[in-house]
Amino acid sequence: MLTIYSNNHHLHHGTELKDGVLKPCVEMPSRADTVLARIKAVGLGDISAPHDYASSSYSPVHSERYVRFLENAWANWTGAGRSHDALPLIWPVRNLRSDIEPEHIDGKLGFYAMDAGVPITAGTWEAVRTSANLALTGMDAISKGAASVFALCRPPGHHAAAEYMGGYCYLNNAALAAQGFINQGAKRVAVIDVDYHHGNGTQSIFYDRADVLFISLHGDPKNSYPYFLGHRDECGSGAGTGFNHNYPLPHGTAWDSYRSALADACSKLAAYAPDAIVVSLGVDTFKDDPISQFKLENDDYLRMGEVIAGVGKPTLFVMEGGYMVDDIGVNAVNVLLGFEG
Ligand code: SP5
Ligand code: ZN
Repeated sequence: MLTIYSNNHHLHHGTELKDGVLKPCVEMPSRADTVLARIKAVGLGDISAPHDYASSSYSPVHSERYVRFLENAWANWTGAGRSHDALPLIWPVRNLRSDIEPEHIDGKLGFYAMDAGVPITAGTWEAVRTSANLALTGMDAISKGAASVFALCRPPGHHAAAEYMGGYCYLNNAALAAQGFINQGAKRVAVIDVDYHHGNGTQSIFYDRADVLFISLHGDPKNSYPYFLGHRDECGSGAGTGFNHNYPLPHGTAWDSYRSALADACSKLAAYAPDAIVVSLGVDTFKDDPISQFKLENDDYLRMGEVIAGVGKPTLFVMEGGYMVDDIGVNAVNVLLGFEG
C-alpha cells in the first residue's frame, strides 16, 4: 500500500489546556514518526511526498473566512504582542452573538474554535495545509486507480467543521478527500470513522447531503469528548436524512462488541455502494490509550482491517488520533496489513 507522508508535521507541536493545566499536546510529532517507522519496518510499500493544492480546493468543505483566519492567526496573535501558543479563552455559547465575526484575534479564536485543544503556533498553518495535501494526494492516487492508499496525516482533522477547529484538528483532511472524490466525478462516497472520538466535524460538513455517507463508531458522548455530538438519533437532515449513522459505545468496549458494531456499519457501507471509502483511522480505541476508554488490543487492528476490506471498495485511510505513542505504529499499520490480507 502506498503511503503519503511529509516531515512538515514537525512544524506543529503546541500546548493544550488539560486537567486545568497547560501541557504539551498529547497530539505530538513522535506519533507520526512512530507510524512512519513501522511502515518502513514491515515494508508496507512506497512512501511518496504530497502534491501542493491551492486553498481554493478547500471549498465548500471549509468557508473562505475560516481558512483566512487559520492562515493569519499566528501573525495576528504576535501582532497583538503575544509570543506563547495562541489559544481561545471565550466562546459564543447560547444567546451570545455568533453572527458577527470579531475583529480582535482574541474574539476570532473563540469564534472559530470549539475547545482549548487547538494551539496555533508559528508553524501550525504550514503543517495543517500539508496535512490536507496528504489526504488530497491520496484521494488523487485512488481516483487514478490505486485500490488503497494511506495518508499519514498530522495534525488530524475529524473534529474540524466548515468554520471551526477543535480536538487537535484544524482542516478536515478526511472531508476534503471525500469532497475531492465527488469533484473528480464520484456519485457516492462513504466516510467511516473508527477514531475513539466522534467525528463531529465530518458529520457536520456532510449532514444534509446524500452523496457522502458518514458512519462513526465512538465513545458515547454522554461520557466522552466531544460530548455535544455523536448520539444515535443523529441521522442526517433534509436530503441527507438516512445518510448519517452513529454507533455510540460504552466505556470499556472491547473487540467482541466493537466487531459487532463494525460489521453492522460495514453492511450499511456496502449497501450504499460507494465509489470510494475514506476511513478516518484513529487508533485511540487501544486499551492503553492515555485519553480514551476502549479496550482494543494490538491484534484486533488486523481484524479491523479485514472487516473493512470485506466491503470491497477503493479505500483511502486518513490518520486521525491515537496517543499511546509506543503502540500507534503497530496498531495503525496492523489495520493496513489486515486490509491487504
Ligand atoms: C483527533 C482526536 O483524537 N482528538 C481528540 C481530542 C480529545 N481532546 C480532549 C480529551 C479529553 C479527555 N479527557 C480524558 C481524561 C481521561 N482521564
Ligand atoms: Zn480521537
